[in-house]
Amino acid sequence: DTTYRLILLRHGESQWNQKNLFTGWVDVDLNEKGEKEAARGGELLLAEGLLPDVVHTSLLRRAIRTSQIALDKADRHWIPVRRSWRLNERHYGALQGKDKAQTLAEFGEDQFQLWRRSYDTPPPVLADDAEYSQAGDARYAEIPSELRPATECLKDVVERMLPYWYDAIVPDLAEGNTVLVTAHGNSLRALVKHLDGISDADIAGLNIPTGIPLVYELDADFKPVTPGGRYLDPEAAAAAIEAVKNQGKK
Ligand code: DG2
Repeated sequence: DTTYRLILLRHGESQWNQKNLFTGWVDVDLNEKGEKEAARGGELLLAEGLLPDVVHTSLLRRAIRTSQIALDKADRHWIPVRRSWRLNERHYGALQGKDKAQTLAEFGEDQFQLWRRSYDTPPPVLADDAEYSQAGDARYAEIPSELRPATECLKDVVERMLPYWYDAIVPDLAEGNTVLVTAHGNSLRALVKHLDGISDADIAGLNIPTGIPLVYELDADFKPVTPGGRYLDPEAAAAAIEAVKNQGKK
């Protein structure tokens, strides 16, 4: 039986999604298509009567703006907001700012897949003085230096995301709120892996489309009533999932 309701939303298409660049913690904005996707995401929520009572986002502009655009469309622009670096996209290390197609061509399919979708192989670290490093960024000053990433694999993301799930999101759900989490391809893959109990191997095949709300009804143990949840626009989601999978192969 459904006890709690959780809505996951990957941000709309970003400028670097469009350019096919590894983004990670680089704070790029939505493009026009992404803004439209966010608006449609909000319209889908409104049409289904899925009205969030509270929203959690990463500290990155593409997720923050997506939540604002979507909530505005759903007339829920006024709800409480919480943000955490723990919902940030996976730090993509030295790949941040690199072209996905070029990286695939340069390093080959196996290495590319290992970096992009293996559970426990992180890309090389990004130097603090590199162009796309977030080393001096004030918004991350609160993170103890031993926790501040310079690269991450999905396993690292699961480990830094789960404390936020238990300490911030679960308590909001437990109060009976419909909770919206607006985040990223890989930080949401980490959360879905946890919710659905997906194995380290199988999570490689799971991709999350931009801008389409994914609704989880949860039971009293915060486990999905229906594994995998439900996309509000399943056809669009299926097509977009294929596109994410094939990024790099232009
Ligand atoms: C993408 C995901 O993150 O890339 O960092 O490039 O969700 O913030 O656009 P997002 C990035 P892939 O792991 O799918 O290549």
